[in-house]
Amino acid sequence: MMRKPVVLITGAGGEIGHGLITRLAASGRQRLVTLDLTRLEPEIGRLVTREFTGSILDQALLERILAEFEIDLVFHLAALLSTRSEFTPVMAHQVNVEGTLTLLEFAQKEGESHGRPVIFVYPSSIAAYGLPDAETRAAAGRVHEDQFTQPTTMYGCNKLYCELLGTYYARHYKQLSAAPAASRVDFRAIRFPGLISAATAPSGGTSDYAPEMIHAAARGEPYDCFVRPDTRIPFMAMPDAVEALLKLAAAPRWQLTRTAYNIGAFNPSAEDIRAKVLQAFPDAAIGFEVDHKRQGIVDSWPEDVDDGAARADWHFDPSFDFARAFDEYLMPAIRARYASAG
Ligand code: AKB
Repeated sequence: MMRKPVVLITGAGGEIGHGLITRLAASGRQRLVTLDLTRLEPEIGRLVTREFTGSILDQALLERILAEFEIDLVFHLAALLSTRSEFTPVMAHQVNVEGTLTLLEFAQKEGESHGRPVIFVYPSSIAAYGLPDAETRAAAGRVHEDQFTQPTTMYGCNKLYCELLGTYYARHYKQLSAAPAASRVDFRAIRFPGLISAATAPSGGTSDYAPEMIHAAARGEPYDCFVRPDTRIPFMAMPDAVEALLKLAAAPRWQLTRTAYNIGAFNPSAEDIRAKVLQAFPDAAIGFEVDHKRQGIVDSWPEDVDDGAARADWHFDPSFDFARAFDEYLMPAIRARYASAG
């Protein structure tokens, strides 16, 4: 029986998955198969061709997917984020690294079976960087991809190592073995900044203070930001993150000069975000109560990133700056979301 060509999205129930499935379904050009530990929300589940529930570590489950579908493109989103990974580092390694290795091997076998490379798009992170101290961080400014790649969190180590794993599968797979095999994985990665979605609330990340602050204000709930007011890291509105994934996936291989790309859009301080939220919700009760462990994670990340390579190689060009992200995306959509929730 002919297998159906599809796009595979792992971790589909997460924040990026929610935006990516909605955007891909709207274009209607590709059939979507998803894999996550739990069922998708019904309004997202109805947009996909097939929804598998289970672990990316389940070989038998992956074999079932391989038997029924022909996969040309993988968006491997399944991961434990930075704060949660510090509480459960071994599980983080199992999910973030062993899960990615399992998927890369799956993509290699899929590419061998249908004779074409499988494009494997991987969401890395600014967590792949490790700035040693505040002075170095301030002096570094917009960090380039090849600078300060000494992460100090399990999540950051996972993300950086998986970039290297992907490069191995794309360029060096079994080249030094007794029986060299042709690589069938076309691996591409984006080092995402903090992402802010109007459609979903975050979980387990250390950049979550921005979306948490906004969603709490919209729900009329008090919120204590867990980083200092002067804390500054790069952020991006979720629609721009999704467009970047699609642009990188569609870019001709010959245009790409790197495996992992920085992208950025705006880098407000936590106080800048609070002030913007108060403009929209003047009665919002937003305080600061520093969580020094989480502050330490954010302080190891760059204040900003140099995304010149993404702009040059595959025409990355975000639509939302800080003001527009709030005024034209976040506030209208979040108001609507909580107004309809009643
Ligand atoms: C996190 O906070 O862990 C993620 C990230 C910046 O990769 N949102």
